[in-house]
Amino acid sequence: MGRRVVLGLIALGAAGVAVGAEVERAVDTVTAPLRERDPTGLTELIPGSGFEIYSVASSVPRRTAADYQLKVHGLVNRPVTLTLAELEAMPQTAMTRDFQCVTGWRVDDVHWSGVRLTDLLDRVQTRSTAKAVIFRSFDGLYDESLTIEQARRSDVLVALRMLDAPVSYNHGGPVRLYVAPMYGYKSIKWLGEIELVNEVAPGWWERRGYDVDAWIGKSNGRDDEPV
Ligand SMILES: Nc1nc2c(c(=O)[nH]1)N[C@H]1C(S)=C(S)[C@@H](COP(=O)(O)O)O[C@H]1N2
Ligand SMILES: [Mo]
Repeated sequence: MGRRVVLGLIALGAAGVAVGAEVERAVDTVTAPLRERDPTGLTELIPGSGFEIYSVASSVPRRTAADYQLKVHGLVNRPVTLTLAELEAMPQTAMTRDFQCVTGWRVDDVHWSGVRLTDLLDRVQTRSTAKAVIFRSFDGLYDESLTIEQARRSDVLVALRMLDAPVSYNHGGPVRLYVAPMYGYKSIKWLGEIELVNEVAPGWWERRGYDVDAWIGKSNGRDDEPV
């Protein structure tokens, strides 16, 4: 049995399917561009979820309801830093939509809910000069962006729940993005910061070759219908 599988089993034993932040990771450096990464080794050990667990960072801090914060700033009139409770107090939108990774795997009919990104953008009052939105993960590495038009779609969520539970640590909890009409790499996990800027900037995978415009519907014709 490989070392990372052993570590994974220890984590499973200690905390169910949660990956302990205290567990030493087998992959410590980002050396494999154009290969999506599972440094936890846990994907193969979680039966039946259908999801692969990816992280380009070898370890990610745990944030709880007590210490989670989402900073929303940049070209806005009312920058804000929100707690999890403040996000939970905003109107919640639920949707059942598939999750499609660009590498080929797909999970059908996933239940999602959270705050529509467009509602959050209304709350901070984006300025007319704001043409794009940059998202940063508190893993310290991953980032993504959308144009303001994409970000204003009704099927883009700041997700607090997925799979009928609070977003788990492995899936990017307590808060991740869910961009229903685009490939999974847009759905940044461990969301820590949203910045309104004047142009789109290529994200982590996009600097390594992925399309900045990640529409799934262009290739399968059925995933670009807003809910
Ligand atoms: N912070 C962060 N977010 C991320 C990634 C990542 O490595 N780090 N991988 C992306 C990719 S390529 C996919 S397919 C999905 C996988 O989501 P999951 O790990 O919940 O299955 O997360 C996306 N968001
Ligand atoms: Mo992906």
